[in-house]
Amino acid sequence: MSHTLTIALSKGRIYKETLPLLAHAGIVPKDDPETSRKLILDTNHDDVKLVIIRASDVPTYVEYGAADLGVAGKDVLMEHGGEGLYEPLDLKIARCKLMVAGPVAGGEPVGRMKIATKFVNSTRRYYASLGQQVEIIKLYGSMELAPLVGLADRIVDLVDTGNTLRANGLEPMEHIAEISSRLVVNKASMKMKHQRMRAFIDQIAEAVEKR
Ligand code: PRT
Ligand code: MG
Repeated sequence: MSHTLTIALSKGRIYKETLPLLAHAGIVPKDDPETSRKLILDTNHDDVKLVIIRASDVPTYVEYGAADLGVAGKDVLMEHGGEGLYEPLDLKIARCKLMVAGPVAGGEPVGRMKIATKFVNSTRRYYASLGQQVEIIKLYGSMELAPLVGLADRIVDLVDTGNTLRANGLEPMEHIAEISSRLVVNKASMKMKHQRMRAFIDQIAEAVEKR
């Protein structure tokens, strides 16, 4: 089945925003991951499958060739690093910003600043680039809570509307990176299934242009 194309996607906003791009390439899933428990979705093409996984696992599946292609946020890709991936296309979906945030009118913490985040690598690189020594505290979610309970002085998190920060008495303070989702492809698949992959990537690129 070396002609099968396997595409890795995560549920939620990436899936929803990728669907119209796939449709432009003539690919329509036969199931809805929000209602189905299937992790492998058939499509209207026998040789195109979607695998539905955690957003942060997408680069791993593509790097190891378990999926030929995938869609992942730049935030996830910056954390993952990795050599086995090409990133040929900015899909311009699921846009947001990676930011430092802290309590409204919180002032400067004394001593070494504590930063809570799930984006440990990006945070380390950011403060290293500023030459600032900080203590990074790894969390897996609900970062906004950390400054409220004294776990950290600041957080590094994704911000879209800013509503989540505001609801928790926090405000954006420093901009680290603009984030959007990228198409990532496995390097070996790109060689072995070149025509198929190229055609697919070109169709997705056209769909991005037309939006
Ligand atoms: O939830 P899970 O742990 O499975 O994975 P995930 O949280 O990485 O997945 P998901 O589906 O929540 O996000 C997938 C991708 O969407 C991320 O990797 C980003 O590239 C992108 N994206 C775009 C966002 C947002 N916008 C976003 N606003 N991901 C998360 N958020 C969260 C943010 O973390 C914060 O909690 O929304 C909240 C802020 O939103 P506002 O509008 O209140 O500012
Ligand atoms: Mg989430």
